[in-house]
Amino acid sequence: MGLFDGKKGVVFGIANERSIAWAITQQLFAQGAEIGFTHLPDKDPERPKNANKVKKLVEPLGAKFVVPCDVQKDEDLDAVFAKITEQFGKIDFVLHSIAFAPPADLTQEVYKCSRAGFSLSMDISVYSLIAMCGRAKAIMNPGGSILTLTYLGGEKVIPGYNLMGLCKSALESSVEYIASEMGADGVRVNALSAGPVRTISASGVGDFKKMLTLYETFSPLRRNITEEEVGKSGMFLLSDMSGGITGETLHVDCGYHVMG
Ligand code: 0WD
Repeated sequence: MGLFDGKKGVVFGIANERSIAWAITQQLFAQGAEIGFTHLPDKDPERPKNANKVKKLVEPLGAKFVVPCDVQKDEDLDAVFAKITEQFGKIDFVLHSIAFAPPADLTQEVYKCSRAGFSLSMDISVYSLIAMCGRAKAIMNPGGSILTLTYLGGEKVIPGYNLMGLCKSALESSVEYIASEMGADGVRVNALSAGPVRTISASGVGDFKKMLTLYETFSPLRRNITEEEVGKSGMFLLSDMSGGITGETLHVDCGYHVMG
């Protein structure tokens, strides 16, 4: 008996085997979930690198579908939700594990970021959650759960996190507002605030290596989190085990957030 037997949902944000979404996906599959996936569209359809990377991971585990989706495009989101509805009818969970900021804007002081870079970052990293929730509302079963990924840099100033810190503040605020709105349907919305994990996105954050050392030295558990720990906590927040939790940002960071 798995926690997700009979449960269906969609995962946005696997780029490769290091992605946090992949760590959570493995736990969901282990608990019996039926899952559809999206990947960042490939620029050259003749060389579908993104599609192949995601398919290679999820198809052996029984993915129900793998489709492209650029979250900046309403038509892509509409097509994905049409696919979800056709495949599953109603769903029980949505995992949003997506963020992006142009390197030129992300690696500068916040006051130097461009208008275009700010809009793009907010669009991909924040509005995408709002857009998904709006589309998911009609097809979520009562008891359903929506989860996004955030970082402590949205609550406190973390050197090097810069523009993405602003995005994560807005994302966490979106989680609270949407949780209050969708709670009437019995749907929960939460954020998992992960400690640093080596992924492609993380490589764009300046001082990332310093972050790992900082957590190892100063977090209460004196180490960095493992991908498996993030995977299990993510699965927990998407499962009925977290039934009373909504509008929450849960820190999965070896306790680092309590340190002054
Ligand atoms: O230390 C870390 N890695 C932490 C990550 C600590 C705490 C939080 N997070 C967050 C990130 O900010 C993000 O919200 O976790 C989430 C997932 O990030 P990740 O697993 O670290 O990164 P990655 O494996 O790169 O997945 C993010 C993916 C993109 O990957 P690439 O590397 O290709 O940019 O987001 C997707 C894409 O697959 N993505 C998009 N998907 C659809 N449309 C778009 C887009 N426009 N842009 C990026």
